Amino acid sequence: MKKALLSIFLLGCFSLSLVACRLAAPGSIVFMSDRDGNGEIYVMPAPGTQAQAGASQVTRLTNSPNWEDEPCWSPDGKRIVYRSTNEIFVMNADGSWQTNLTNAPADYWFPAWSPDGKHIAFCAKGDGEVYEIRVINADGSGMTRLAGDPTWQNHPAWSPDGKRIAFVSSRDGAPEIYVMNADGSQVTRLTSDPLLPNFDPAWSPDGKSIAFCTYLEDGNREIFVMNADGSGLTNLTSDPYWDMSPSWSPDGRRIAYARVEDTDGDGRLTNSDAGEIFVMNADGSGQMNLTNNPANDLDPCWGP
Ligand SMILES: [Ca+2]
Ligand SMILES: [Ca+2]
Ligand SMILES: [Ca+2]
Ligand SMILES: [Ca+2]
Repeated sequence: MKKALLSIFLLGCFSLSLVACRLAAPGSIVFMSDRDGNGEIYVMPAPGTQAQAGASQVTRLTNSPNWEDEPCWSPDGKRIVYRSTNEIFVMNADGSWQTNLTNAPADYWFPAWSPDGKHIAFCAKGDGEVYEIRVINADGSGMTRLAGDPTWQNHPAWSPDGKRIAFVSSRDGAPEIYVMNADGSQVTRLTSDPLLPNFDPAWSPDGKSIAFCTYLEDGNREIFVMNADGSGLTNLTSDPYWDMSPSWSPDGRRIAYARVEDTDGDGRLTNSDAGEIFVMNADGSGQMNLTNNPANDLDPCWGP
């Protein structure tokens, strides 16, 4: 009996210390930038954390002649999956041990780590120009095809419970947000305005909402949020800039995203304009520029 009580006591202490670690964890935003002349992965402390006292502490994690972008944290914050040219790579959070997971004659995009840390979903374009959602084990083994369709599928995003994957598909015409079970079954369409293509789905940590990017008819791009069943659409940005790639803070209170302004001054927004990493409250208020430099900063992912 004494032994059992002691174990319960020790277990309690262990849980408490885990909670303490969790509270003290600063949270980091990993992103891509070409500030050093080539696409690389960088990390910075999230705003409003203890670590931010050191201000813009940006650390470069990769240094390769290939183009690195689309980074995504492992759920334990120990590793980062990313794209290097057209392959999926993984590395430790300090940039060490960079490893090619795919090594295959296909093009890969948008890797996303499953909440249990075991799998990575991504988009693949294999033979015959078919874009599909695939899943591999975190060690690169066991590639499985999930959403195969002759049309374009992209940008998988795991629900926080790991049971579903939101993704983008043009199977009904324009790119819309869909959701499927994690085994690829039961595909359901969530958005439905054929004039407005939607991209970049991101689940809130409580699984109740999905933020995403909408391309408006005038070329503007906005971050919208909706309930996970597709209802309750709200525009969070409503500004003349490109607002893209939302990523929720682990506490669900804020959203990091990329904003592109007319930095080359030609009066329009194109891919030659440079982006910044912004953060806002989950209701769209308090928008703040975190990078503020002439280089292109894109693809934020907010980690633990
Ligand atoms: Ca590079
Ligand atoms: Ca906008
Ligand atoms: Ca421009
Ligand atoms: Ca910039």
